[in-house]
Order: sequence, then structure tokens, then C-alpha cells
Amino acid sequence: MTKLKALIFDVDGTLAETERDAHRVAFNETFAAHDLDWDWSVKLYGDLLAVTGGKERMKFYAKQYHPSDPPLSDQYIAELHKEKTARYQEIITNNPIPLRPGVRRLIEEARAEGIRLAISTTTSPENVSSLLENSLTADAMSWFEVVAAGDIVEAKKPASDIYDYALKELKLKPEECLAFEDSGNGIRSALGANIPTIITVNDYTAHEDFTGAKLVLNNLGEPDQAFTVLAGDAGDAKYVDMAMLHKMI
Ligand code: XBP
Ligand code: MG
Repeated sequence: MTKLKALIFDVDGTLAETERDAHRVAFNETFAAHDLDWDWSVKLYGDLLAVTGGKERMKFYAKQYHPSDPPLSDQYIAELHKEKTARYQEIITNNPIPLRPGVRRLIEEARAEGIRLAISTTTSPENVSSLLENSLTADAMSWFEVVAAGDIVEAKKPASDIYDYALKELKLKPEECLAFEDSGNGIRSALGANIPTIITVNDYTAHEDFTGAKLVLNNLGEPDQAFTVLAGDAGDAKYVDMAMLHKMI
């Protein structure tokens, strides 16, 4: 029997609902500050999430939605993104975004058991630390042995590179880990690295294809707030805890 050794968490949409009210707002504030006639509505942003990575998303948007405008240089996109990143951090520091149900409980339980923790995300590393320090605990970065984030790999999710990198750094086999994701791009990335994956959906991702997931849930649940199983078999469990995860793997 394989022993579960590490949990690897996606960030945006999985640990916290950061996209609509933090990333999106930071993009829009940056566009306005640069007199760019771009405004990403809640609905449009949902469509744009198909492209992972802020720089990649802006490039895609410019090409698809403003095809006759002169193309923006990589340098200008990088400048916009740097500013967007600073604005994002300001937003989540001033108004911390709560962790999703069950996230803190599961992470604390895993730590207490000596289960290793890692992050695998498309967003920039400084955004990960801002979120975790503001929404989990001040020294949260020391809780995660590996933070695989942003441009550390060339190809972002749905490519498996970021999970391959996390596995390499953890020196673990994929079957010794479990990944937690919220999106179709995320699960393709994790499964591409052969890591069993649990999905917690959100409003932006609920309609996506989660073929191959161990479980698809509305959230991780809490002892007094059972999860809803959308696909897969959770047995008798009503919320995700370490006992349930050890049985699953
Ligand atoms: C989600 C993303 C990110 C964020 C924006 O990452 O695709 O691009 O929307 O962050 P994940 P950046 O779900 O993998 O955590 O602007 O820093 O890319
Ligand atoms: Mg995500």
C-alpha cells in the first residue's frame, strides 16, 4: 500500500476565492492607471481564466479583443503585470480573503501528522506569500516545504511542468502525493504529472471537465458543514480530513 506523504495545493480558487474580487480588480485598476480602455467584467474574467498566468492572459486579451490595436511589447506587459501584482497584494492585505471551508483545518491536521505541504500555482510567488500570510498565519510560508509558482517553469498549467517541478523538489513519487485543484486547467496539470487529484469547484469552474478526478466536491467541508459530492465516492466521509485521505490513496 502506498503511503500518503504530501499534500500539494493550488492557490487561486482552491485555497481562497481570489480571482473575482482581488486579481480581477487589480488588473482593472492597473489598466485604468495606464489609460488603457480595458475593463474586465466578472463574466469576461471567467472566460479569460481559460488562459493561465496574468501576463499570458493580458496578451491573449489584447490579441483577441483588440485585434486592430498595435501589439503590446513583452516589456510593457511585464510592466503592467508588476504593477498588477503590487495592487493585488495591497488589496488582499487591506481586505484579507478568507480561506475556503476546510482549508485551514486540513492544513493544520496535515502538519500535526507530519504530512509534507507544497504549493503548485500559476500565480506569482509574492502573491502566494501575501495570501498565506494574511489569510492563514504570519509564518505560513514556513509551513510549505516547496512553493512552485509563476515563471519558475516555462509552460504554465494545463502543462504538467509546475507539478513535475514540485515533485522533483519534494523528491516524491506522484502516488505519494495528493493535489487539490479547482479548475480544468489545474487538474490537467496535476494529472499530467500523475498525481491523484481532489477538486473543489467554485462559481468560475463548476462547469469544467474534471474527468480523472478522485473526487469532485463543492468544498472540503467542515465537521458542522458537510461537503456535497459532485463526482466520485467519498465513502462515509462528510468532510475531508486526513483519515479520509489516507483511505483514498
Ligand atoms: C490562477 C491563475 C493566475 C491568476 C493571476 O493560478 O491563472 O494567473 O489568475 O495571477 P492558480 P498572476 O489557480 O494556478 O493558483 O497575475 O500572478 O499570473
Ligand atoms: Mg486555481
